[in-house]
Amino acid sequence: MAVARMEQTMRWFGPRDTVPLAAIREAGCSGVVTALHDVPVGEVWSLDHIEGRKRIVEAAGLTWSVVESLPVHEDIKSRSNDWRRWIDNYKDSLRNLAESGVGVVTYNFMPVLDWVRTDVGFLLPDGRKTLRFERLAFAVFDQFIIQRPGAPDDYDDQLVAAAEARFRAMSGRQRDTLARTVMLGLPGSDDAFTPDGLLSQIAAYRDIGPSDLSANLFEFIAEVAPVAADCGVKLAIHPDDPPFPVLGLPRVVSTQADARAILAASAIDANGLCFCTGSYGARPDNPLRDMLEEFQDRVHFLHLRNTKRDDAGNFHEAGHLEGDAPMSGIVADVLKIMARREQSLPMRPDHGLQMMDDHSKPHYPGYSAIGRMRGLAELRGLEEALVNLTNGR
Ligand code: CS2
Ligand code: MN
Repeated sequence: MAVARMEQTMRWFGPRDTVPLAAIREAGCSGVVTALHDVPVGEVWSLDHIEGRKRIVEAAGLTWSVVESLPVHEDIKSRSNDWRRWIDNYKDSLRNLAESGVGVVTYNFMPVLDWVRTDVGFLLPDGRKTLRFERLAFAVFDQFIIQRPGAPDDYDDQLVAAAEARFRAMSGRQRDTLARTVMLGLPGSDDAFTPDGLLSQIAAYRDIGPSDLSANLFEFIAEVAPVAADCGVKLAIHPDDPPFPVLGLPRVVSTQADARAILAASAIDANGLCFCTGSYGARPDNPLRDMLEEFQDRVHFLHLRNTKRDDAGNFHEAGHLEGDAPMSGIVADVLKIMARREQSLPMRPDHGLQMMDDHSKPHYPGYSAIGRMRGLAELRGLEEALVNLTNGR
C-alpha cells in the first residue's frame, strides 16, 4: 500500500468565517474541521442542520472531516442541574453526525473557558504576531481586574507583589486590552465573557476539585463512548490549553498521565485523543514523542502546532517548525503510526501566526488565512520529504 499521508484540513468557523472555503481549498486542504457554532451548547444537532452544513462544505469541493467541537455543557462538567439531559442530547448529536458520515468528533473538558492567552498580538522580531500566555499578566487579570475571590492564594508572594506593581504601571487602555484578551469567549463565538459572568461561572466549581472533575469526565466517557462506537464515530478529546489550572479551575486533560487515565477509563477505540502538540507542548514535562508512541492506537485527530516556552512558565505560539516541539520527529512518528494502522489521520495546522495580509484582515485570533497556510505548507513539505526519503526517492 502507498504510504498514507495525513489528511490536510483547516478549521472553518462556518458561513460567517472571514476565511472562505475557497481559500481553504486553495491552501491545499481536502477537508475542513467545523462545527454548528450557531447551536446553543447542549442542544441537539439536528440531522437537517448537519446535512445543510455538509452540503455547503461539499459544494466547495471539500469534505467535512472532523467536528470541532461538539461542546460539552457546563452542567456535565460540574455534574449539576440538567446534566443527564445534556448527555442524552450529546448522544443524539453523535448519532446524527454518524448518519451524515462525519466520523471524528473533538471535544474538550475545560471548565468554563477554552484556550486562554494574555496577548493575541505578541510581536516577534521578524514582524509576525502571535498568541502568548504570560503568567504575570494572567495574575494581574485574575487578582486586579476581575478580582477573583481567593486569587492571591493561587500565586506565590513574589508573583502577587509583581502583579500588583505591573497593574499599577498599566494604563487604562492596557488593562482593557488584557481584560478583553482573556475574556475573548469560546472559539467561533463572538460572545465575550463579562467579569461578573465569568466569576459566577467559576463559582459553580467551588466544590469541584481535580478528582471530581476527572470522575465527571470518566462518567461522561462511559456514557457516550459506547454510543459513539455503536454508530461508528470516534471521539477525540482535546487537551487543556494552557495545560494547567487557571482561575482556580481544575484542569484534568493536561499531562501524559491524564491522557493515560482517560484512555483507561473506557478501553474502547472510540474513546480517543486529539493530539494537540501546541497544547500538550506548553508543558516541559509532556514528552510529545513518547506520548505519541504510547497512545498511537487511540489518536484520532492531530493538531500540529508549536510553542516556545521560557523558564518563567510563559509561552508563545511559534512557527510550526520553530519552537520546542520536535516537529520533524513528530511527523515521522505519525507516518509510522498511519502505516501501521493502514489509515490516514486528519491533521490541521491548528493556529497560525499573523503575517502579511493577516495584519489588516479580520479573523478569529489564531485563525488568519496566511499564517495557517504557511503552517500547513511547512508541515506538508516536511511530510512529503519524509515519505520520499522512506521510499528512497
Ligand atoms: C483549539 C481548541 O482553537 C484552538 O486552540 O485547538 O480551542 C479546540 O478547538 C477545543 O478546545 C476543542 O474542543
Ligand atoms: Mn489544538
